[in-house]
Amino acid sequence: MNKSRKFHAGTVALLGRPNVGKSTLMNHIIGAKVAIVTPKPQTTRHRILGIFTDDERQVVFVDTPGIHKGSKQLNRNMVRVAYAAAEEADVLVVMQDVTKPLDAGSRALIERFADGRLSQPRIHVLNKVDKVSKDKLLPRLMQVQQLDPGAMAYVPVSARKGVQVDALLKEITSYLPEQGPIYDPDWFTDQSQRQLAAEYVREQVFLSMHQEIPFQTAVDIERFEEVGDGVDIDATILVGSERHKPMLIGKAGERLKGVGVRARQGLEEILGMHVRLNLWIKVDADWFDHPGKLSDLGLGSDSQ
Ligand SMILES: Nc1nc2c(ncn2[C@@H]2O[C@H](COP(=O)(O)OP(=O)(O)OP(=O)(O)O)[C@@H](O)[C@H]2O)c(=O)[nH]1
Ligand SMILES: [Mg+2]
Repeated sequence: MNKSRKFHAGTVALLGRPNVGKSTLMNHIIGAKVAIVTPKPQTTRHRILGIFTDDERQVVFVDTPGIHKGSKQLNRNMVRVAYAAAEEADVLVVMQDVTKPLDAGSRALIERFADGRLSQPRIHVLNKVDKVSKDKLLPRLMQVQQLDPGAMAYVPVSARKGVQVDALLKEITSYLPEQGPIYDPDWFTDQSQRQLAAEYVREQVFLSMHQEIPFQTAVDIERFEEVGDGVDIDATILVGSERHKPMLIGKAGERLKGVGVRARQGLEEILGMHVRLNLWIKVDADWFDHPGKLSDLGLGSDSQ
């Protein structure tokens, strides 16, 4: 720890509509795939900590599920988890995707954070600037300033390319309380290896399936056992309908095999050990609307 400068530490909730790039930003800052990322909305389903520590600060990012409307219990729980994270954080980062118009839902979300119910400093992040020209960005910045004039800053970034991310980190740090680290400086996430395994498998399912299928898919780790120089993992993929099962398996089992190979490669990288991954599929028509099953999967409304 640098003795000449004061240390700052605190929590930062990453908030926004689905698919704006919250998890991408957190992963970029942490330098590891702590939270899975896909082009599909509603990828993140629970609260995930990404801990960044250097000589001057510890920034504890709280990645949250995208705030959206949805009728199932899973959707309601996801939104509740996001708002609960906002209430507890020291700083709120409210993200949006500048490649998409600021629609009614996005405006309502900004207004909700601007309405004074939550008093923590807010920073608006306008993400994906690598995809828009400057002349499009300026009017957008002004629009957001008008919707929330009380925010501390409005920062255009590209989470994917790392543009302006250091400036954002500096801005965030300036609002963190002066205190020592909250977590062990060697930690970079609160997720267990078992949770990472479930998420890495789910990421590959999301990337290889289309339409409504991913949203009705969950992954349950039945066995996670360290053996010799590696780990044996048995994972069950829950699908919402009998008809999804052959689609996930694919012709001659090719799709499921691909899911397994890519998830295993990603896991070997982040866990730093040899992984043997066995995948099973189970049909469960209502896991996403069943409070008990959601809790068992770590997706209850009060899941941490
Ligand atoms: N071009 C571009 N794409 C980005 C950027 N940041 C994120 N993306 C892409 O946007 C998509 C969504 O990214 P995520 O990080 O999963 O978004 P999220 O906000 O966590 O989404 P949910 O978990 O569903 O709420 C992915 O395809 C990312 O690669 C960026 O700066 N530029
Ligand atoms: Mg996410």
